[in-house]
Amino acid sequence: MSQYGVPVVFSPETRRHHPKAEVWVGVATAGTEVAARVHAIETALRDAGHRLVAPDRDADDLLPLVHDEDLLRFLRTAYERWTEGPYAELVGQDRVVPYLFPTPAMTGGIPVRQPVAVHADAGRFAYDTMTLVGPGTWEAARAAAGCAASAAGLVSGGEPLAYALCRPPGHHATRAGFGGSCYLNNAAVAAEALRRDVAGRVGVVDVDAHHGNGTAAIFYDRADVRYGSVHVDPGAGWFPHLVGYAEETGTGDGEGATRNLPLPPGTGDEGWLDAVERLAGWVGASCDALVVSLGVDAARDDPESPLLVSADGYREAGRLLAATGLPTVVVQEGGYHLPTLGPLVAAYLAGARP
Ligand code: SP5
Ligand code: ZN
Repeated sequence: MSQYGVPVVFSPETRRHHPKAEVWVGVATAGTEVAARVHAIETALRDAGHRLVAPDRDADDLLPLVHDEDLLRFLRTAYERWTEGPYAELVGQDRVVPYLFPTPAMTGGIPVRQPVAVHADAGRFAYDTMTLVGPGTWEAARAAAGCAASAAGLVSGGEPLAYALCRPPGHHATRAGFGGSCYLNNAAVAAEALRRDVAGRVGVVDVDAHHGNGTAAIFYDRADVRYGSVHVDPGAGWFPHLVGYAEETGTGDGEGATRNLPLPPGTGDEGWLDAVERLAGWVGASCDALVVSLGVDAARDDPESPLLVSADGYREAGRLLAATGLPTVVVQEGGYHLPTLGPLVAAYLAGARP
């Protein structure tokens, strides 16, 4: 069995982030992106005979290619700034939560200052109220990015396929902002690493149930990284609501290098695999290396999406993307049903392994 094993890059540091709550429509609901996800995946992949390896590098050199320095500084320092404030005693809040958002609706075109209060500063970077920053958030997010960079290193060193057990996930993190349970964009880190170390064009195929608006935006004007995504139609009322539509095809040099395939709620294996096959054909014909944003929240049992994909569907998606023949880094994104999370990831890798 182990001769088939895929290298699984894993760091215990990724467990240090505890979302505690997601503030959704003003209510603190139970956090879904929990540390137990890591254990569920790790256990299933170990049982399936894959090889767990520690990251052999960090992503500190790659993160400035993906994110603005202001966002990186905010994420690195926000929790400490929060603990220096009165929030715990005043209202019992021990996580960084945005309070107002400096959109044009507020500023009306007047040049704005940088707020001193961290609860006001948070809205410059957090674009939703669900993605809180706590004591180990930066350390976990930084470790996840290191897992992505290390998996890319394995692939540029000759492994045909490597999997990064990234957590927290990354595909909703934009160049300048965070949200959707994501802080640092691990898939974009892997894509930049492959761009640097494997010459040519990189494809990112995102099979998470949600559109990866962060990855899409980071590469929207670039021809050297293609982004293709299959996801539940944001026009049917699903996160990220504002983007992820089929009409978005890239801009400038990146015109034609973005491809969105939104699906109606209730879509199962057939419609989903048809879209995966189209994306695989697209990147297979035009790219030299591949990053897969593997969210398993498109699965039937997942509480966060209305798609109805089976474990066999994920296995077939692995086979379809492996058939591109491209050296591939698989990066973990979403997936929230703890009992099936591990087996779904294992099913994907069973289909994808060389
Ligand atoms: C990486 C990823 O899959 N992020 C998903 C972000 C979408 N979250 C939207 C949440 C909408 C409200 N959910 C209520 C759950 C109550 N805890
Ligand atoms: Zn998702």
